[in-house]
Amino acid sequence: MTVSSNTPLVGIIMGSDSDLNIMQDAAAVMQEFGIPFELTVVSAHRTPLRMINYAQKAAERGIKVIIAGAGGAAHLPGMVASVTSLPVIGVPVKSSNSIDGWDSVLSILQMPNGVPVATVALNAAKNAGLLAAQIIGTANSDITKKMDEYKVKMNQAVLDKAGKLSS
Ligand code: RP5
Repeated sequence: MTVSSNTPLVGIIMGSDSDLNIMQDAAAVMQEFGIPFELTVVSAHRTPLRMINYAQKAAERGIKVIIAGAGGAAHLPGMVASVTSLPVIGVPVKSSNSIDGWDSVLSILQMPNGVPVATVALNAAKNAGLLAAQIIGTANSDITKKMDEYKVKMNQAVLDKAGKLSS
């Protein structure tokens, strides 16, 4: 299972295809903002050499941000971060045999000093996508403009709902 557009700027990887139903939310944000991305399975435990190769080659292929989602003993984001200087956003995925998702959250969140992973909330691949878009936006004013519009729309949607509640 691999999806790729020309010269992807964001790499979305996940430990298993069973993570796809969560991780596709990050891909949807890339599509919404018109950011070229790739999406594939890279497992820290089942395909460790592929993981190292992916992380080491990502920057030279033009990737600017990596979003890595995994569940359980979720070592993928941290191990990827250990071998690339690109920013890595970690998505803790609540896998089917999880300890309420805490296993995934703590595996990704509790990184040692020197190797940061920007960890989003459990299953929050949408926020990972938005954070990646904001990072890409630091060097792309079109993306920043779209993000500004996104926030205006979100603000207005809440005001509209609040208006309906008060009337
Ligand atoms: C992790 O183990 C994956 O990221 C997934 O969340 C979890 C379960 O994987 P499968 O057994 O469903 O392939 O590596």
